[in-house]
Amino acid sequence: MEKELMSLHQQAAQELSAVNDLNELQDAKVKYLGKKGILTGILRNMGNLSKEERPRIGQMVNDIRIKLEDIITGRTEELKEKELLIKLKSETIDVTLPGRRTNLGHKHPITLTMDNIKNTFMRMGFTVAEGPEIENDYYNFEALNLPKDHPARDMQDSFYITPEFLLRTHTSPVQARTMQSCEPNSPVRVIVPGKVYRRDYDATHSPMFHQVEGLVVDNGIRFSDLKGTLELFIHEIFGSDVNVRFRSSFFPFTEPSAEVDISCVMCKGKGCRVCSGTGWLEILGSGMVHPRVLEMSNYDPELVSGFAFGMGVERIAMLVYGIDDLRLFYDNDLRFLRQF
Ligand code: 2NL
Repeated sequence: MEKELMSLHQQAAQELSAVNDLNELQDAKVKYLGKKGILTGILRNMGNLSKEERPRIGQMVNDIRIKLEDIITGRTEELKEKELLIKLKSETIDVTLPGRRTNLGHKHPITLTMDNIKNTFMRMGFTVAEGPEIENDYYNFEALNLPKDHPARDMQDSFYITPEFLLRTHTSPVQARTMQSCEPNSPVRVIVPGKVYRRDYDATHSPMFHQVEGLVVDNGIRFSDLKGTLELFIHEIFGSDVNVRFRSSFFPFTEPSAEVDISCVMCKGKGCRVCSGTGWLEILGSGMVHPRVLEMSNYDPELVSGFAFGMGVERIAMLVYGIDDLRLFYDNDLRFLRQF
């Protein structure tokens, strides 16, 4: 019996030292010291022993239990420490790692160019107006003195929704709407940015593109006001060293009309592929508002006069950034867009 107890003690001590975590320790504790444990079982069967044996064996079992409990207490401390360390290690944050950047986008080059154009005119006292992209025949053509046989009115040249409604081919209808919403003959100084639509598609034309148009109407507005305003604008956008040239032209809604050229931004006017050897680049159309256009918006051409202009934003952006194919603006290739 004593030998059995000694080897049981040894076996239990060994098992308790071998456990790897608190769960295993608990299992081993129950196995030997639990209510149905081996050692408890021996104590319970003491009745089978002789009177002389009983105190000695009882004493021995108790000694073993105390020693096992000591081991358990020691191991509990040790394993708790170990598990805490594992937990701490798994929760460690390396504060020296670089942060994860949020992938922020930015404005599209066309929006950037449009903002630049808008801000330049706003600093000169212009307000900004917007209007519908689906227009009726009256505002898109009639109010702008575009005769019934004008080629822009052709089904082949514009996107018609019905014979009456179409996608606007310029932003001018918004200026006509602006004048009509004002007290007749009251001053107007407005620019109109927005999308316009024409049936055209190649390296320099897209069926949808952006325009900024401007309109100034007041007492005594002269061609020199047009020249000064547009010269100032061009020098703000392209730099003060570009030369500006006004070339006589024709638009149905202005008379006289002028196309505005700048000295080529690529070759500084020497002549290159971009300016087709001329040294000049056409960048906007302009003119004094046609008396018929003023009349149709209830303004009296005997009392007031005005000038107007229009430019394609894609064309300006291509020249500012040196881009030779307008379709790059619409491909949404991030390698292209990230450069702005
Ligand atoms: C161009 C030329 C131009 C206008 C637009 C305009 C508007 C009103 C009255 C008179 Cl309400 N004119 N707009 C005038 C001259 C030229 O645009 O080449 N655009 C891309």
